[in-house]
Amino acid sequence: MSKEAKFISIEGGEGAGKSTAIKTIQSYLNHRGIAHIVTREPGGTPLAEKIRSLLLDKSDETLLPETELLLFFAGRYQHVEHVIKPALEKGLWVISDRFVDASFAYQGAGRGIAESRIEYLKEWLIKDLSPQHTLLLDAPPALGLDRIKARGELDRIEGEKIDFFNRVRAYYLEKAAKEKARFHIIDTSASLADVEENTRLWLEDICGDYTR
Ligand code: Z5A
Repeated sequence: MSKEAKFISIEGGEGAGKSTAIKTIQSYLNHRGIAHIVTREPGGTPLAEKIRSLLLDKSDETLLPETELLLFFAGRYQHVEHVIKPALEKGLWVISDRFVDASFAYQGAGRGIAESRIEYLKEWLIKDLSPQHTLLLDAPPALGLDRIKARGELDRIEGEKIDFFNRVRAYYLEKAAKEKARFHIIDTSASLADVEENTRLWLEDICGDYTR
């Protein structure tokens, strides 16, 4: 990884405002002239985008939790090797809408898969690649779900029960409390203007007097 590069992940529950925050981040980085790419999981490469459809589209065949976990990691491995690592090598900043934390939150805390199994996949495939900064957008799941319901039909995972999303949220908050140096939490139950302002303040902090 080039010393100029930074790897940043954006996490949070459904409708917590990741896409909205990413627009603020992009416009801030463009304004500062910081070369970057924005990518996402599941997805980020043509093949991983096909895996995304398998994961999110509703189907008559039940997708088992273990299959789900393996599909997330299959897409992630493509994404890491073909997109994230090459971009970091070139000195670009990489902004990823979700990364490994999401597997611990959704497949671990949400579905109940043992953390040790997810840890095994992470150590095998992702090794020590980790975001330097993670922005956690936090809002009560009921609020996030209301926001995305207003947008249209829910996908396979969005259709889960509220308890599932409460476990996901609790995991993220616990993880952020344990890794304070990496995580920054923004309360996205606040107004759009406040969230935007807080996102800018966080960016100023992590970008500092960065120049290329
Ligand atoms: N998943 C997993 O299980 N395991 C994994 O390892 C990974 C992912 C990587 C797809 O992810 C699913 O995959 C996701 C986790 C799982 N589960 N589900 N369901 P995704 O990230 O693509 O999808 P998402 O979490 O459902 O994101 P989203 O629906 O795109 O929401 P968002 O990007 O966080 O929110 P938004 O689009 O910015 O905002 C939603 C709406 O609310 C929109 O109309 C905004 O204008 C509005 N909004 C946002 N902020 C505000 C505020 N502050 N006030 C008022 N209105 C607001």
